[in-house]
Amino acid sequence: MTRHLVGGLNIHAKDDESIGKDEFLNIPNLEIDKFLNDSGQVVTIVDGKFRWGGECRLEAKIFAQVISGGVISVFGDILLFEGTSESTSDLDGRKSVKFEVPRTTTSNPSPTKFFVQVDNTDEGGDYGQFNFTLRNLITEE
Ligand SMILES: [Ca+2]
Ligand SMILES: [Ca+2]
Ligand SMILES: [Ca+2]
Repeated sequence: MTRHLVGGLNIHAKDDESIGKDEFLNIPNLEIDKFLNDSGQVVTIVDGKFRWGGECRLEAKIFAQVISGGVISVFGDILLFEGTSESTSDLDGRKSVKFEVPRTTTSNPSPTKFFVQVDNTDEGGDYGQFNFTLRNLITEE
């Protein structure tokens, strides 16, 4: 049976500035809409680089896979770079993502929400916040 993973991702991030105003990145709704078979196929649901503030970049690689009982496992990594430009290779923070999206049914209609924050653990107060809202639907034959 094929599952349909559908919903969105909201990204909010801060570039902390010691002089002047902090700079923010806001991506209100990055659409996620993927079909997954139940043979364990791994599908990429987010693969993006998000640059802002002149010296910050978030890189997100997130995958999904159907596990037993039609549950969808979502997993991946988010990296935070901060340096002399938005293309810097100075990796200052990293966070793993792992959560499950149970089947969305009439008795369980609410979407699964998951929040993760990656902080600049090397210097400053930069961060990236990711808010997932996902439904795990059955596909009509
Ligand atoms: Ca800064
Ligand atoms: Ca800046
Ligand atoms: Ca840095």
